[in-house]
Amino acid sequence: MHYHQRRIWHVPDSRHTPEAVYAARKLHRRRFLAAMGMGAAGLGLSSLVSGCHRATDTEVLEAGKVDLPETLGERADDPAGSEYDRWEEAKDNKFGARRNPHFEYGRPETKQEEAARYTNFYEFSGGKANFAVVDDFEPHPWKFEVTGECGKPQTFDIDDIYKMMPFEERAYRHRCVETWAMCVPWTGFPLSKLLEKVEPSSGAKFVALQTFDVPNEADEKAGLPTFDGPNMSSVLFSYPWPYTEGLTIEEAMNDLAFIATGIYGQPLAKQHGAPIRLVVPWKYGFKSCKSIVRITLTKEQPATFWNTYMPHEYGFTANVDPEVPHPRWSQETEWMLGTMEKHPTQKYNGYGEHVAELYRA
Ligand SMILES: Nc1nc2c(c(=O)[nH]1)N[C@H]1C(S)=C(S)[C@@H](COP(=O)(O)O)O[C@H]1N2
Ligand SMILES: [Mo]
Repeated sequence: MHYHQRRIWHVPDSRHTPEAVYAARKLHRRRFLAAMGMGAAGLGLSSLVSGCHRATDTEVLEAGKVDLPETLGERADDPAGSEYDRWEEAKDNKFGARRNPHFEYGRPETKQEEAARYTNFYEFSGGKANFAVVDDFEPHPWKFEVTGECGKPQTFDIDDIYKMMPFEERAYRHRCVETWAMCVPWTGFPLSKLLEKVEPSSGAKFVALQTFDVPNEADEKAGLPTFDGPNMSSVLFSYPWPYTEGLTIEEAMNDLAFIATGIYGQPLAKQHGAPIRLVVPWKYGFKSCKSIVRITLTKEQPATFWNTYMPHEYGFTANVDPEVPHPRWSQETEWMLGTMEKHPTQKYNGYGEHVAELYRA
């Protein structure tokens, strides 16, 4: 893979970390390693630092695991209706959700630990081993607001969401812009069902989603030291935080646009964006904003994280398309987490029957 990621040694001296920070290196080692894309050191297993230990599957699953109240599966109602009643019970789904039969991977499911081992969550590190640096991130209790161009702006407590929403499980393909892909079952509900609760007004043309404020807040959540000035990770620090993403209102109301609170029948692992994230499988993965604290209905197209940082590389729409290469690599093929199996990339990630209509001129 011709994938090049900028690292702190590519940053001009003027943006480098002050020496005083390095002096406190022992204290800041986890942040330091996280910034180097070596988040695995955060597990506290010193062998990881030397690079000779590969975390076991159990360590990976344990590291990001979130325990939620026993009442998780006890919803007040089953509003999905009669068709829902005919769907099969999803295997071991803690939310008591059924699997939506209208979605199939068309490929083998990615193993849970392989998906959990290799994640993008830049608030925690620029590497993939985020499972190892999220241990002190507390995604519960959690509130998020849905606001902007709507009749009934509201703040939702995640525990209320667990009780009020019509949970289902969806087997979706996921395609990262970096060419890796996975097939995972999400538990959640269509984004449209959440937006309906706030009664969007006619002025609502876009939907902006936002993650908690970072990077200092991520450091705090991870129990790491924070700095007022540039910190260990000059590159991460120079990103346009907080992480934001956006959809048109038509995209957001499309049935495929999904809000996930679970994965593999479990509450979302921390590194997957606990406790609540977006999943838009026809778009490159970066659109699927994690750990949401705010959803805003807007009149204008909102500024978004990657599009602001590198507009020529990351478009606002970002639909999966094999014929449009990334400026630094081809998008013709993708490889699966865990197996490295290669597949040709599909237009709209294979979801054209659901979304192509949105883009007809
Ligand atoms: N807040 C936030 N959301 C994010 C990201 C991130 O770094 N921060 N990375 C995105 C990218 S690039 C991808 S591919 C998906 C990855 O989801 P996963 O790590 O759960 O597989 O999350 C997206 N959502
Ligand atoms: Mo991605």
